[in-house]
Amino acid sequence: MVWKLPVLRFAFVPRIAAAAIAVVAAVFCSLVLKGKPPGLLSNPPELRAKHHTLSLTLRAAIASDGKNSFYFHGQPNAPTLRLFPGDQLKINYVNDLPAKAKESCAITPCMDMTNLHFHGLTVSPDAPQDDVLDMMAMPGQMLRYTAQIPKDHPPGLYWYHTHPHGESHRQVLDGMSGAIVIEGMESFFPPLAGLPERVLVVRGRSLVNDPQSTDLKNRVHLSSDVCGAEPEPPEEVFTLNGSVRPQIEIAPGERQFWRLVNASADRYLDLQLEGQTFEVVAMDGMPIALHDPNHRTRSANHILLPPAGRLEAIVTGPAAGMPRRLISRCVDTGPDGDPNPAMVVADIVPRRARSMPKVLESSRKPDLKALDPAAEEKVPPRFILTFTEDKKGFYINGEKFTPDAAPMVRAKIGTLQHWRIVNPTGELHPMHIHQVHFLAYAENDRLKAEPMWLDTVNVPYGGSVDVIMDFTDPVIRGMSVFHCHLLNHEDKGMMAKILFE
Ligand SMILES: [Cu+2]
Repeated sequence: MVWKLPVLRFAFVPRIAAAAIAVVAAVFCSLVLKGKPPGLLSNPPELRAKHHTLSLTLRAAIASDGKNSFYFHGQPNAPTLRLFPGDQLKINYVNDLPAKAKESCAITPCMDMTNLHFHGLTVSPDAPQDDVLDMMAMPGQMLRYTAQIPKDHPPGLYWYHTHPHGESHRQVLDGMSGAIVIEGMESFFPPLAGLPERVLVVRGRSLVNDPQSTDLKNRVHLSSDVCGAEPEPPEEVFTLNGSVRPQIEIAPGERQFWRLVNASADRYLDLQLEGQTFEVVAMDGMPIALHDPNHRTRSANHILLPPAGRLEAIVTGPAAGMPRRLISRCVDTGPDGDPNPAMVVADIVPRRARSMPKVLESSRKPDLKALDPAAEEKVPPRFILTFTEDKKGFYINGEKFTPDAAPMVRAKIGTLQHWRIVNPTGELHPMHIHQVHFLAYAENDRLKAEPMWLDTVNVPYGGSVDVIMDFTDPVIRGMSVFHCHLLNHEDKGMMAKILFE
């Protein structure tokens, strides 16, 4: 914009003062008029692979609020990592957390050890790739990761977070997480090309010992409705890309592609955009069109996302003059569950003429294998995984995880396997297996109307889920884990090893 400074015409204004006024005006212009108004949501910073490699240094350190944080380029802001199938991800991960931890962990005290897990990526579970068992950095140490994204990796939204057994809950609740995008979703659903794209990282913010907790609760309209029998008061509010209840700009009738990860440590999202529906393109990174080319999207009024779950969907801007909100509905987590009340996640506001990143069209469509799980669905389960808990801890098939445990189960590479996950406890548990997607096709012994390929599935309390594990990928070889993704439960033992051989 042009600023007229008539004052400069007067000879008695010293040149130095005129220069100062001009500088102040320019700074005012750039900060206030061109800058983003406070409260408006923007995407996290992003990094793209160059020459088929994405290299970065990520630091674990304490942020100014005293919480554990990922630092990139000196800022406590985890970047979105964007790669194509066939690319290489190289991360030097430096543990600059204090040797003497100031926070508490599920298994106290925290030792401030840390590592990385690339949630959902089909990469090797062996070092230096997605290995959470042998790769661990104590304060002052560094880990060097090199993960090779297979050429036939499905496109979609994935995420990275820390995974030290006993300290995962603390670190992920503090916000040690970021998004990963494997490019090419539009090759499975071409109408995506050119749509404005948002990357949305939902985390939990603890209200415990927070002097602002009353303000925060009011701000998100935290519901006092009891939707389960959970006795405790709410302990967390959701944040979106680090902000409590930001504003999301979308013009009336505009279609945007939202890629959202539930990066909270242990809270469920039941997402709803008031008055609108989600046109779901992918769940847990897996394009629906990949396995169901005849029904490339699904329409839903609301979507339950367990911790670690991802939703990729087209949303349409509400009509002008309609105040709309992105909310999370109340989730009944069971009589022994944690409170998961309804709250406002963000407000939807009309978009002004601000540019947004767009879904780019790529020429590469990975040649993905077709799977036929139908025969395996009819055989009895080859493995039954039962979650239990008592006052002393959390268990899978009666066993509490220890780092030196033998594998609980072995999987033959090249097979599809029917597993049943049983939850006789009084609360929900989301089951996640590293590196593998599975088809969740039955719940409580009933076939699902819309089976989904997932890497994290909610298991109802007093119920069960039947899945077909995809162990066909040859890069998934070695020792790995499966666990409850309520990370407090994982820290307290609800994890076990699997050997892919
Ligand atoms: Cu659990």
